[in-house]
Amino acid sequence: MLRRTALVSLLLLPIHVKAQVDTYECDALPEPPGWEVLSRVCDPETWLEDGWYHQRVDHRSCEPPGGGRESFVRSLAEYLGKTRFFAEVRLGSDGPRSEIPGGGPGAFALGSNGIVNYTFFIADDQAKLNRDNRFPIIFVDIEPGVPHTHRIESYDDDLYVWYIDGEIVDSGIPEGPFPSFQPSITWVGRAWYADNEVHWDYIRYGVIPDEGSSDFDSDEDVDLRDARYFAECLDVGWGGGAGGPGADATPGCRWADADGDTDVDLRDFGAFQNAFTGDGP
Ligand SMILES: [Ca+2]
Ligand SMILES: [Ca+2]
Ligand SMILES: [Ca+2]
Repeated sequence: MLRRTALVSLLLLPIHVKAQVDTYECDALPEPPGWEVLSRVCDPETWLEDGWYHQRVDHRSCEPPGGGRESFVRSLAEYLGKTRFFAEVRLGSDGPRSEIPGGGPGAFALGSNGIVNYTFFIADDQAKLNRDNRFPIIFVDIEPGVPHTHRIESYDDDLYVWYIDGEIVDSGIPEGPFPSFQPSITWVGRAWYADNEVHWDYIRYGVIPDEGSSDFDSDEDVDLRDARYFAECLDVGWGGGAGGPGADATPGCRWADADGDTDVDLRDFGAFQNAFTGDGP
């Protein structure tokens, strides 16, 4: 009888679901959290400051074309087969748009050994998306002097969408699903002819959470990790979007909009509190 009770108790324990989102918040050096150094060329100067990772890439020790460069890569293999995938990257750069043909100044890529790739190049006042040289390359003017939030969403082989600061700047039918064929995510600061500086606030990627779920990382709990991202979505001054009553939560915060009226406000916080489970056992 005792044994049966123990078995029933075991079966009733919640099953811990692994987080479906990875984040690098740029408040520590990128290497320990799992990023691999892909290149470090011509002595880039790097530092952490107030939650940002800075890369100063220049020509102190290299003659142009080609100067300082530092890049990191991480596998996305654990997300193979996911049919709703996002990557959201917030960065700024003082590099001119004339650096873009040289692969910089800031760039990040969802890459693979297959045909589906998304490579973004970010200058001070322009952003570029190259999916495939057979397709039109997309250029978007961006406000200079301030960082911007870039978000790419992939829905199986149905749809991809590129957002800048929550607004759609490109979308269409992809050549296939992503992640696929040995997928990875890469990011780089690079000088071609112009010395420049790139700064990164965060790099986040994973499964797009259910709208209104209060569960940022889709691990089927609502805990302090979700609360950290909920606080951003509620914050009227947050750079990645604007929170508060009546403000569009933008795609990165749809999960926090529990009542589905497009904003993230104190009503949604009430729902978040009610759903709060903590980390579980
Ligand atoms: Ca940060
Ligand atoms: Ca969660
Ligand atoms: Ca709401």
